[in-house]
Amino acid sequence: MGCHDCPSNCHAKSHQRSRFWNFFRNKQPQPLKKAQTQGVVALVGMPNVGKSVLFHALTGKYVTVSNYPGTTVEITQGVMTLGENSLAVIDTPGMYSFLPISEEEKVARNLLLNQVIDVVVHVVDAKNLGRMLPLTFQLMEAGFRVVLAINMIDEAQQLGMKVNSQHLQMELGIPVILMSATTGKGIKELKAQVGEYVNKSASLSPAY
Ligand SMILES: Nc1nc2c(ncn2[C@@H]2O[C@H](COP(=O)(O)OP(=O)(O)OP(=O)(O)O)[C@@H](O)[C@H]2O)c(=O)[nH]1
Ligand SMILES: [Mg+2]
Repeated sequence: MGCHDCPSNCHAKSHQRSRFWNFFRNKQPQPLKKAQTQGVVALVGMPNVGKSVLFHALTGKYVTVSNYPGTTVEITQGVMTLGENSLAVIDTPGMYSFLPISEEEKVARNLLLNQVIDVVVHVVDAKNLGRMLPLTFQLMEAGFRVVLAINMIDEAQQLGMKVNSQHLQMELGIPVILMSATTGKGIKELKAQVGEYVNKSASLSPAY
């Protein structure tokens, strides 16, 4: 049984980060910006997997762009509506792992570890799953509620590749969505999954 099926309300527990991850956590959670939202969703993944296209599909046109404090790396934020609720969405710079090499990766990691994040959507390229799933494990190990968004499924299908999302979902114990940010396939399902995760968390109180 996957965590998301678990009847016991253990989200609070799973959200606590291990001592290993706390080692990297050098600041108290600091919101980038104040907004009246009921939760924060971070889009995370390697470069060029479609995070920004997905971000715009989720949030529409009203977005804010600001430099991450102390850096020249730009962070884009927007708001996604989910029924009566609205959630802040953060488009993070591409990262390969939690051991950063570039400034962008460092910002993405710091953002994840130092902000209050309710749900992480790990965006991966359906054509390169093997290369990308290790970061899924790292995100889960770090204690985030993760939804795996397998993007570019249109291209994978054109290449004759098949992804068994149900099997992956069972093995990983997290929601897995097959999607294409450019065609819109799977966006509705992704929003529903994010909403379910946010609703399962303690209560929808303002995150900021
Ligand atoms: N065919 C196809 N192309 C996609 C899809 N999603 C994104 N793309 C394309 O992939 C390229 C990269 O998309 P971005 O959204 O910029 O990727 P990103 O993850 O934000 O990249 P970084 O900001 O560099 O980390 C663009 O040319 C998109 O049009 C998809 O589902 N299908
Ligand atoms: Mg981008």
